[in-house]
Amino acid sequence: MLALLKELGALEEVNIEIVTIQRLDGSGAPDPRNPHPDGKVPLLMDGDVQVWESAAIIQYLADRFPATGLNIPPDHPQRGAYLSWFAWYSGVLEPLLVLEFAGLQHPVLMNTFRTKAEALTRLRKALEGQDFLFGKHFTAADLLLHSPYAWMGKPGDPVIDAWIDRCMTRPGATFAMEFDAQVQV
Ligand SMILES: N[C@@H](CCC(=O)N[C@@H](CS)C(=O)NCC(=O)O)C(=O)O
Repeated sequence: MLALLKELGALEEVNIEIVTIQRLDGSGAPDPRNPHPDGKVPLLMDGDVQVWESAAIIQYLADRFPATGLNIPPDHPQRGAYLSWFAWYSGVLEPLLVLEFAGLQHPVLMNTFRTKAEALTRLRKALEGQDFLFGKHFTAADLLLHSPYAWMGKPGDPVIDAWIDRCMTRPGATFAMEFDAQVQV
């Protein structure tokens, strides 16, 4: 989220609250100060408006700061594809990565989410011959979709790896990495 705020030039307009979370290794604990309904991060409060889930927060903020051009606006012919990538992230890519991490396989899971190989083919086809999902132009969809690979490592596909490198050298990504390196929760 920090990367997005930096890209949007919105860092001055937000208060960043650092909270504790329960980690997979059993360390940490949900923070009683965290209003997230599941005790997770990230969470955005915009006045009384509460937005949770990375995909929703990123769309919400990118639409909130349209002058930066990180969003694809509602009347644009590519808006449908743009929204589809966000839904695909939450509904397909993130579950696939979690299932792989957990070492789980089942025909129903495969039928629902397909496979990691198919997901990578999907991404590769979208990226072939262009820098980002929507051509030369980095959007909030790139910011979200490359994000798991920023901490998991690249998948080893030349087209996808080069896109991840481009996303990770953006001013937002480098700012977020420097910030995270300084903050221990
Ligand atoms: N699908 C959620 C995942 C959120 C999530 O699981 N965040 C992790 C940190 S990366 C967390 O808060 N873990 C603590 C917990 O599950 O209690 C999103 O994209 O916002």
